[in-house]
Amino acid sequence: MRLAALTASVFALTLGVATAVSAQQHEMDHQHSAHLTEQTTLVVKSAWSRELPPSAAVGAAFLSLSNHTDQADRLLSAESAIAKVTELHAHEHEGDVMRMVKVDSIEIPAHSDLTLEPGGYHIMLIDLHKPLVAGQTLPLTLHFEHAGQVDVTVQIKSSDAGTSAAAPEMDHSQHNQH
Ligand SMILES: [Cu+2]
Repeated sequence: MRLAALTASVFALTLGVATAVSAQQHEMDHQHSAHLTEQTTLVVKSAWSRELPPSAAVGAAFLSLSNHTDQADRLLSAESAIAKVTELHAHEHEGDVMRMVKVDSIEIPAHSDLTLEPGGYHIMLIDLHKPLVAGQTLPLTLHFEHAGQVDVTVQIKSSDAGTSAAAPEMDHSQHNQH
């Protein structure tokens, strides 16, 4: 019984501290409310793919994920009008060889960033209906466990534009259209 009473008083003490902290936090939140609103979601950025010869049947899409929420989220699946089948893939070492493996989901831990990039996680576009042409875009729909459906526009970069996913907007291949 004494232990139960002690536990109860420790709990009460903890609650008291938590209330004080949350009151203080609330004041801070109020000052930065606009900023916090956009920081409490899962953000998808810099979605890109690489141009391929018209004969290519399979392409890949890469992007950056930022989970600003307090819980881990998982990318469960993706689909695109440009491909018959869309799969989530990872690369794994098999001896000295890297090979692609299909994965059921890709986890983004709470308050973490995850980049899908060449040699790592990627979204495989299988049985392409149209060629991937530099300067064009392709539609991609992502399904997350918590964030739900997120539609993104994937920029197709020229194959000699490097592999940096940081600034697809800087791709100058679009000047070719003039
Ligand atoms: Cu793959």
